[in-house]
Amino acid sequence: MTTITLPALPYAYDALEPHISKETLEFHHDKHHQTYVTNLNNLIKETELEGKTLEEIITASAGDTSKAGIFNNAAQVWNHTFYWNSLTPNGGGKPTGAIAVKIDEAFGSYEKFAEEFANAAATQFGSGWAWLVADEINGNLSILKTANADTPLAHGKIAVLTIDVWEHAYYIDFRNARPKYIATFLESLVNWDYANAKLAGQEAGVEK
Ligand code: MN3
Repeated sequence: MTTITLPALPYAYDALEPHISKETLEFHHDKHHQTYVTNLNNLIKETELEGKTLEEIITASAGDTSKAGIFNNAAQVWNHTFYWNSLTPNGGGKPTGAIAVKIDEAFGSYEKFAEEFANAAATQFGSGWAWLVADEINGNLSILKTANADTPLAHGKIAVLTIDVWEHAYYIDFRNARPKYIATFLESLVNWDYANAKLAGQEAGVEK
């Protein structure tokens, strides 16, 4: 039976230095992300969800309190893979391409988007995520923050970009300074090529 596997990081462990250290990525990917994968495989073993795709497992368990453990681990596997792809060495700054146009349409300017995104990430109380998402129906961009493992898939939204604001994402490199981690993400790490690819995939599915 197929199991859920941990994808490799899309870059070397030291590729995001000096912003995010090799030590952070070793713990975050090899320990935290791996643990969600291991837990999920144990939880779905010999159930009707064994052999399903990660997206199918998330959709099937969202909102079902009897499957909260499955949802939390499945969503965290998905969220982390999305987060690794949202980061790139020498990234960040103003976007180019279609995402730049859509951000101006939705927020007025890149600066306004960056302010709203940073505010959502900073004010997510406790553990969670901040996202740039596209609406499944009309493709409009908006900012979403989710608590703990919660994910845009469970809310009819297409993820375009995310930042992990669980403390394990930044404590080694930034200690308690979450706002500094968020500013560094926006200035130096955002993978706008990935966001553009996600947007293009989403628009392909929207009826004009
Ligand atoms: Mn994390």
